[in-house]
Amino acid sequence: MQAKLREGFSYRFTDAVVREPGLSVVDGLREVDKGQPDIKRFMAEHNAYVRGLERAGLKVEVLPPLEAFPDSVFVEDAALCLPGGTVILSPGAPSRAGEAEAIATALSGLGHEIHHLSPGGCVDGGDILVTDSVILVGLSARTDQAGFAALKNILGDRGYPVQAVHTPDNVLHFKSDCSLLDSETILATSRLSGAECFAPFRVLTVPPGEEAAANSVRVNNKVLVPAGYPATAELITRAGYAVEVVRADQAALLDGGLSCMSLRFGKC
Ligand code: CIR
Repeated sequence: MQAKLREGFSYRFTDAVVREPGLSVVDGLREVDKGQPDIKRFMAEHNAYVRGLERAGLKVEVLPPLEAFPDSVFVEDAALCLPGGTVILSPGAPSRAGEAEAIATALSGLGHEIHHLSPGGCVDGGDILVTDSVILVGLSARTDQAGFAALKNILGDRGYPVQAVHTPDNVLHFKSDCSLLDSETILATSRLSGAECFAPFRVLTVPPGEEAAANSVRVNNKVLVPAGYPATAELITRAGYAVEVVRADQAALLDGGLSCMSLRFGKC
């Protein structure tokens, strides 16, 4: 893997990979029971999400459902796609470990150069915030020190600065609470906005009560923002970005957000 860190590589993409939710998605993991997902609505929201990615300029490859892995619609947790190569991650939830092999097969079939972590630790993609200047990795219930070390081993030698950061208690993933808006700007909840790792960045703080909107996703000239968080959509719009609102209520019942349902990357 050879890093090519051109400006904007962390939010300018040509392609995305998603996985269609299986019927088993209703059995997906969740920290708190907020109600059972509705499979028809899940499928409809997933379709609308794919259309949103396409409107942002991406060619989207839709992988077939994996019924054996209820959470496999959240493809972001099993791989990290970067210019020059893709790292297959090691999802921290035991029921999700097998997703790594499945995504490796799919991405290899799409021509990605595949790199594997040395075994022993775990890392979820939801804990990895890629910016143009540094890759922040949140240590969490799903990402441990050994996983971070294995990832740093692959990326550090190839020109990607990598930094371990703290994920707040009771937050599933680091990116549940933040997202990248551009090379200099991060969107974050108030519990994260003062984090030392954000010191070099301008931070837009999500209004109180709209914390779930911190998991938005910048794709080319658009920022996809989850439906139901108007104050955050307005904040981002006023800051000069083009917002597209996308409904992801069913994924949210399983602690999923907009970033975790796709792998986004640029084909040179
Ligand atoms: C899980 O607990 O693993 C899934 N139900 C949700 C994963 C969401 N992924 C993400 O935020 N990156």
